[in-house]
Amino acid sequence: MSLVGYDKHGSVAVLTVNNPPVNAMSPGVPKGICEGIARANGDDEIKAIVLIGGGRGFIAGADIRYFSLPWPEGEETFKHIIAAFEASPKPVIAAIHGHALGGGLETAMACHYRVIVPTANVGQPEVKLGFPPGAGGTQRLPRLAGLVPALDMIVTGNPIKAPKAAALGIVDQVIEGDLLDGALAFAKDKGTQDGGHRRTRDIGIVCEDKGIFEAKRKEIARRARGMRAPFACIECVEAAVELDFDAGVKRERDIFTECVTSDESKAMRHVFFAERAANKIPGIAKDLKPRTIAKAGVLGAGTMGGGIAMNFVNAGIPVTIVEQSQEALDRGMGIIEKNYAATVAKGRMSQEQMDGCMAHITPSVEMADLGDADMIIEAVFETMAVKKEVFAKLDQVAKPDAILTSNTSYLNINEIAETVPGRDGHVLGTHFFSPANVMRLVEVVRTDNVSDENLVTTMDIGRRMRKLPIVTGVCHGFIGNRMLEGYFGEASIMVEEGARPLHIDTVMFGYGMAMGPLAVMDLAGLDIGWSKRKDAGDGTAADDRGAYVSNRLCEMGRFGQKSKRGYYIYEEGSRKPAPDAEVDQLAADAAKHFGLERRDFTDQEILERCLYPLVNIGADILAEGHALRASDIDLVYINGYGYPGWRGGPMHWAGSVGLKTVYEKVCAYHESLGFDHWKPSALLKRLAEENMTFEDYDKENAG
Ligand code: 3H9
Repeated sequence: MSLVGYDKHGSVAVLTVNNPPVNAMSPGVPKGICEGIARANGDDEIKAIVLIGGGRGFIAGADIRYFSLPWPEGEETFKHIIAAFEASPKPVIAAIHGHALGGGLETAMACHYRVIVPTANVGQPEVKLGFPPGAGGTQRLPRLAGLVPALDMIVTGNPIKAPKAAALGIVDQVIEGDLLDGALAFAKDKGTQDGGHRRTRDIGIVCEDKGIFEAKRKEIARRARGMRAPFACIECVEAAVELDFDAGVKRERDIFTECVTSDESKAMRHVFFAERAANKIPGIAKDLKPRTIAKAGVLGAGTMGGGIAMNFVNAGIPVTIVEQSQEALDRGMGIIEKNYAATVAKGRMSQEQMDGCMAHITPSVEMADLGDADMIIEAVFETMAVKKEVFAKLDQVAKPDAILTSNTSYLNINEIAETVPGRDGHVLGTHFFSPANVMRLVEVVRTDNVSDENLVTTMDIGRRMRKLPIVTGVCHGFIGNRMLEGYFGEASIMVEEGARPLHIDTVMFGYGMAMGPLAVMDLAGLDIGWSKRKDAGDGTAADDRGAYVSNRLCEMGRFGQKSKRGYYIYEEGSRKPAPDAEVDQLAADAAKHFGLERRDFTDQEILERCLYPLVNIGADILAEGHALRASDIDLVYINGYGYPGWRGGPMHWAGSVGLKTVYEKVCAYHESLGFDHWKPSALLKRLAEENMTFEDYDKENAG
């Protein structure tokens, strides 16, 4: 069956793209469009042509899979479609619903006219895949929308809604009723007009201030640190001003070609498909419907509980939040209010919306008030004893079929589920990241007995909260924190061996991490690990390797940013870490204590020793089945731990280094250092020996 339908509606030919699910420009689609244009132009009865999408939207752009696959020899491409439109004596009208994204918008802009339904989106999201638009988007959008809005759309990649697209001149008419009817009427009208039809390429560009390009580079410098694509987008739009249309298109094409083959783009395309794959849980039927969650409950109104309650309300689910004392409850509600007020102040929410959200949060000091909740998340103090006590109490008050989740970051949720034996099919984990109302990641911890329906419902709730839920198995620290132990551990160990904290953090920041590991430890609070170490021992924290300096810092009351001193010193009102000679002395003491020879570190060794444990532990987690796929691990790190998305996550990145190289280094470090996190993973060994990547492994497992 042709991917592009051809129908005659009186004097108008309608070309319908039928390439579900999103009408990407896969092989066959450009060919079908070109054939349709030729056929319509060869038919004297036809006066105008409408291009429309079947199904959910117009066209979602190029078929992203084909940036890693050979395009079939001789198949038509965007170039051919655009040439066919521009050469067509009969007007071509794009009729847009759903989405016109990337090459979809480029196709529409190469038509003579565009009509749209009010709910549709248009955008050039290519930058999110690591390259600029490559089918003339950077040359046509500024001609239609004006330079500044076009630059903004192309550099951010964010789509805009139809009314804004109409106001900017990207589309010619908003159709309120049936799109096809409206498009046919529009086309009939244009078909009767004499003379040629306007081509976007012939519109002039007005540039009042060439400084906008430099200003844009400065504006994005921080956000786009380490990336090429956003700057490539600016270069392309700049070419639209500097060059004539054809030369601009060629310049765009050259830059696009350079970017599309880059590691950055490969990584970002990996992330795109990883996010789609994360929704799928092998063994669970695709059509298993989530349960209805009409009311929710949150236990604990601390920072996490408050953030989680906000997430429920933001998803349109009223929530009751319960605390032990009125004072703690008031404090928690105050923080929620302050958070919403900050969003209002930034113009991202209206006062009415804020009032509506606050009205949907019911504060209470009575656990019994959770009795009508369909889902309850506990976010109380992180010890097994407290969690078990809380679950036993929930058992008394919760509806029999309520989903009960624990927001633990480490604990064994199977053990928690055992405290409510009749309900264990309803118990699982939801590990949110702080601040819970902001951070996108939520690890959904699948307990042994949780039902598929409750798991699917929890994943669905996560998505409705606009989060990225990732399934993880029950193991200490789940995916993210389990791997983090190797990362933090190795950073602290290197300090004892002579690496300066600032050197380690500078290397990791340079790699693209949001912050270096020691600065993160200072931010999170050194006392957290210290108290865990004290709890694990006889009340004193053991001076294991990697813990010595941190233990001494905590004994001195240096808990990190909150006490203005930790691995670094922080001046009043500043978050900028300044190195401290006292820490160097503690590190020297540690070396003496452990009998280590202090030495200088290369940037490369710092990088390997921080990142290879992530890969090694990640491989174990994968082999044990505690992560469904390597790409899930990548998403956890990108969305919960400040790992740069443009590097694709630690498992993808390891593939770009070569798993053989990574494995050999892991073995060498294990030999010289011996720590558990260096114990070579059997899976890593196998993949290295078979010259595979983790993506190959995911494909192998997906069958
Ligand atoms: C481009 O156009 C370059 C140009 O400048 C020209 C250069 C020469 N290709 O997201 P969903 C799949 S670059 C292939 O869950 P939704 C997706 O993997 C492109 N596949 O649906 C998933 O597959 P599966 C610029 C694609 O309703 C299924 O469709 N365009 C593509 O939540 C459903 O996807 C973009 O970046 C694609 N282009 O959201 C737009 N798009 O079911 C990318 C989707 O096997 N797409 N798939 O997992 C999107 O943003 C969203 O998919 C969209 C629908 C908003 C369209």
